[in-house]
Amino acid sequence: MTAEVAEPVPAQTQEELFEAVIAAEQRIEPRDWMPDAYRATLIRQIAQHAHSEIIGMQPEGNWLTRAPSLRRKAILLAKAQDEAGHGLYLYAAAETLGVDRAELTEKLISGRQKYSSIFNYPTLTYADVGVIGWLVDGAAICNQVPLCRCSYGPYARAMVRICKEESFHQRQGYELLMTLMRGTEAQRRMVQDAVDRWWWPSLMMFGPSDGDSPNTARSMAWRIKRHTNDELRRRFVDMTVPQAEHLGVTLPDPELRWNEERGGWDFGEPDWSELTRVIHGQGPCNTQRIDRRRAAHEDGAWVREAATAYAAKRRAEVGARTADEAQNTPEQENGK
Ligand code: FAQ
Repeated sequence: MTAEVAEPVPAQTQEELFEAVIAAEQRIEPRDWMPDAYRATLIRQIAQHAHSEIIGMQPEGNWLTRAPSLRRKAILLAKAQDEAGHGLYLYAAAETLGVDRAELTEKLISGRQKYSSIFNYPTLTYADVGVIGWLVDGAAICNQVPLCRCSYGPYARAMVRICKEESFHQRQGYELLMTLMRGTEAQRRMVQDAVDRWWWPSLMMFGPSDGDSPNTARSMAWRIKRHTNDELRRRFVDMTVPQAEHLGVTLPDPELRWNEERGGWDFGEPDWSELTRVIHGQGPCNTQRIDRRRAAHEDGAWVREAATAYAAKRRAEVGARTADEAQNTPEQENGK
């Protein structure tokens, strides 16, 4: 029997196969064919997500040396370390799509790639650390749990692990706020002030409203996103209002009211012009965040150089050993 030569799969069939995998709720893996636009969308979203985790350490880092107790300092350090880890999983997931982490970092520090708007706001008091855990991690969880079912395997798997850790982060924030709320009148005012400043920016984390979201329809059809920005924002408000009541804080939205018919909370419209400004570099801390990231990248150049030199040395050693072994093998065999 003559061996059959495999025919190259025509592009049409590859696309059909890709669509069939998506429709069957299976995963696309790095080795699989995928449309260029699917790859580009994933690189954009995963890179933005990774950058957010890395830049997201800065607002909290502001309080590391001023945490009010050793316990709070240890908790905050652990949280920031988790975030660095999340950034690294996500850069690794992006690399499976054929981009290089160094290239993504370069795009971040030159302003060609985005990171979440939320990290461009300042952390003025220690209550902000609690509110970031409660609201920012809470919003991140709402947005990211559905991403565990994203159609791209490496991203979905990274999200499973990240979500587990985010849920700890949210609880530590809520616990910190509960402690402050049981404290003095000044501490309660500090919490309310932090909630007033972070509430609307947290709602903006979900992105523009559906009518102004150019990417949602395509990303949902590809099952990268599972819900629209507005759906997730509503889910977050429904989850958060009872937590605010339990905490004893007021959410700064006069239009917030229970909608009996819908079985959810109605709420006011975020200031979309503020989101646009912050996304385009004009938030309160954009310049500071990128300058800090750029300086850290430059300060770390010697670590990258040392790691590269070490890897080259190891490769040379392994190469020399392999050559030696290849030379010695026949003699050893003869000696047996
Ligand atoms: N900030 O068409 P859409 C965290 C951009 S991680 C900045 O709706 P899409 C952990 C968007 O990229 C937080 N840019 O876009 C933590 C698009 O850009 P283009 C990050 C935004 O992708 C906690 C354009 O606007 N999480 O918090 C924002 O379908 C505590 C049009 O928007 C993720 O990245 C924004 N808020 O939906 C760490 C989750 N919103 O096309 C430390 C993954 C939109 O001009 C402490 N990402 N843009 O390049 C996603 O789920 C989606 O990408 C969305 C945006 C929902 C963010």
